[in-house]
Amino acid sequence: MAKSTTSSLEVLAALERKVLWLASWMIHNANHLRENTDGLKVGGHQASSASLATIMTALYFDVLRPQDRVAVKPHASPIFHAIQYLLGNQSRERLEAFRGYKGAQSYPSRTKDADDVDFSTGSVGLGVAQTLFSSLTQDYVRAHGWGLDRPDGRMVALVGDAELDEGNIFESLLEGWKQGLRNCWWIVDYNRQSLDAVVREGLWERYQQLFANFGWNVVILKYGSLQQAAFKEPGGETLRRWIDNCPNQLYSALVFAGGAAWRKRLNDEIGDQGDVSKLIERRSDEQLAALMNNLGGHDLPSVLEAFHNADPEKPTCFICYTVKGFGLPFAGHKDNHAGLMTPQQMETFRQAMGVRPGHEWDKFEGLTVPTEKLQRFLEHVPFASASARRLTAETLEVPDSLSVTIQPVMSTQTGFGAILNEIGRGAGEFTRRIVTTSPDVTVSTNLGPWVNRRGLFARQAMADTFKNEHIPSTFNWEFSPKGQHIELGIAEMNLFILLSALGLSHSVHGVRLLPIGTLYDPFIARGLDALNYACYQDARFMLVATPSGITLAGEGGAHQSIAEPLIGLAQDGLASFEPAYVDELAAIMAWAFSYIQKNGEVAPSEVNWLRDETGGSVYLRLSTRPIEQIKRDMTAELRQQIVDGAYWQRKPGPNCQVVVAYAGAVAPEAIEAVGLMAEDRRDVGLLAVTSADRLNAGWTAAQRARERGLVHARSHIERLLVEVPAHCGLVTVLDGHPATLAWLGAVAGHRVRPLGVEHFGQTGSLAELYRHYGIDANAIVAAAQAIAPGRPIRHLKALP
Ligand SMILES: Cc1ncc(C[n+]2csc(CCOP(=O)(O)OP(=O)(O)O)c2C)c(N)n1
Ligand SMILES: [Mg+2]
Repeated sequence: MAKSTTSSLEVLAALERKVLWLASWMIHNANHLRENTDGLKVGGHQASSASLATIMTALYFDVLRPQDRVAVKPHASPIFHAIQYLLGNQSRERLEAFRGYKGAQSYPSRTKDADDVDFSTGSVGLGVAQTLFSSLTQDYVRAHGWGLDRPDGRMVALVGDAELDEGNIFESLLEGWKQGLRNCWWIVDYNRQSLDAVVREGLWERYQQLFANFGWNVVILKYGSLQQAAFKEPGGETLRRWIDNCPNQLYSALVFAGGAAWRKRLNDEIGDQGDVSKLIERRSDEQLAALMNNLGGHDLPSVLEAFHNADPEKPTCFICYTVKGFGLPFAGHKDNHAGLMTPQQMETFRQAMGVRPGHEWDKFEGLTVPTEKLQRFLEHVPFASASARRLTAETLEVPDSLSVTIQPVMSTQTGFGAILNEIGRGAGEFTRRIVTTSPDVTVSTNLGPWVNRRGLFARQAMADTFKNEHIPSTFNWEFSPKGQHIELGIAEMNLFILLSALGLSHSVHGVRLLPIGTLYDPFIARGLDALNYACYQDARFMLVATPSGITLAGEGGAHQSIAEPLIGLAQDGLASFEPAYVDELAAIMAWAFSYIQKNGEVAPSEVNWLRDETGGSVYLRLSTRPIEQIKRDMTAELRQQIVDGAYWQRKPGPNCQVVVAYAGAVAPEAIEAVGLMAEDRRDVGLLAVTSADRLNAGWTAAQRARERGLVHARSHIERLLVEVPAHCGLVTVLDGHPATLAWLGAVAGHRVRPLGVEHFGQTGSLAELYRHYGIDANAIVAAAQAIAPGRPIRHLKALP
């Protein structure tokens, strides 16, 4: 790649100034000038932004190409928005509304910002790992022969040095090494400050060794070109040694204190009345401060050279020495993280920047480079040369229904394996675009048959030694570039971030994938923030969680999950299901393959009041419990009801006193309880709930619609419960937190007794555990008796 010329350096330096100004002004405007209607702090990070002004100027205005993708350090968001403003991709109105309603977002957001954010950041650490997995996704896509008409993109993360404390970054590093990562840059903003304080000494050395151990190139940008030149002067070596030995805290303090303080300190410590003293004396206070602040990460020529020379075949970590708050009055001060320039300081800064009052937002105000030259330069910035960086991919055709041989007794987990196995027989595009992944639970979540058919993915083929040695094994463990399963190490964070990367492939790499990830249900909590971020940035995937609840019984009390159904209910962007039967699962999965590809209008359907056209990701909570399957025809109507969230397994009659509503693996207990009660109650109803989440969302939306005047709006659950007499009691039950279904009583005003699991940790047989936690048939009957008293409880099963 061509090196930058002197004249473009001059332009870049001007833009660097402008970017710093605009970012600072944007934050100032939001905090000091814009009307504050609620008395709440607005905030923004002038110091953290300043720290990256040089590096981001170099990247966006010179180094990056349209195919490159960047995760920006969240609190450098104002720099990003300022750059996009200069490139014509961001409006002044949104900058003025920074951190306000529909304004430029506090942290770069794919879904809420309008200026082409590649990856949403904010929860530190996640964006960093996302670039790694996005690079692996790019390699996956290309190895399968897709997207080869576009150039390879570099996946770049701008990383705060304290951000590197986040464990998920290291989990991803290890995975990247295993998967042969290349073409990924992590640029560490090494300002040696976190939010609270100055970081430990010598971290750069640990990073250097660590990254090198994982096969990364490490490039350290410590000294800027002014410093490098000074080191060549007589006495320069002594100055370099002093800099190298200066503790982080002292360096930061002197940066803050300025030229006179530098002079005093340097003279006290290395002033020899000879070469070094002369080196210092040749410089005014201002020049001396400029020299000492001229760290590598603030030196355009050094930064450009380092970036242009990086080897795409290896991942590269750039450790860039920077000053937090560079160029601003609180530069280097340990308390500057949330610090804002005072109006007075801003006024001084404005004058120094040559910005006239009233011209604060003008793009070229106060710059010495002629406007035409700047304009011409901006029109030819390579990064901005593509018409659309955000790509689109075609919607893949998916089957209306999925075939599976249903055994008389079967678990949903076995059903999942069988459905994928059937899909795996196919040779069409639908099958080819499915990519599965699992954090070392491929076999135990029943992905084995699929993997046997489709193989594991690696850029370089690896044979299955057991197979070659003719040792019998159920699983064929062969890796090749055509494989369709990405095997991960145990770290669940990596699963969710990989799903996020795979699930954005259509937009980031222009190739649609249908990603499916499996894990044990309780470990969703382990990667929850990453799951949340995947949804927040609108990644599309299917998450299959199994086993779940206390139903895993003897497999381990510690692995029981309780809260996950509530996560499924509450998580934005994720439609969650807990089917009981395999035919339900097949219906849901067929629907899900299409749902994860949708990207339409937000108008809710008048049938179920769900906004299905917008699409989203899907969470399936499955079970290892074999249950007796129902022989039935899957009619279009039943299929729709399953997808909408519930159907009558047994309709309540006119004399109904009790309805049992259940979700998932406790179906046999619900059926048994209804049978027991039928001995002396008539017309007991049985409601099969396949998705508490979708029922709840439809109900909420229909209520809102009615409140807005659409008086006829009715949700699916309202239509179902309208058939239940008002005096009926409702017993809800699931292997999860009882609140998941407790709200059903509010839909039509029925008394409700929600059963579920609130405590966990006991191992045992299924019958013992269901009895212990109160979700067995007896518990259901007793609950019904308490809220809808019938005759005395004769019908309880004898306890063993
Ligand atoms: C997961 C998470 N925890 C905490 C925070 C709050 N937070 C934002 S920035 C920050 C410190 C960042 O320091 P560093 O990464 O060095 O960035 P700098 O501001 O120095 O550039 C913290 C703790 C966060 N955004 N995300
Ligand atoms: Mg820092």
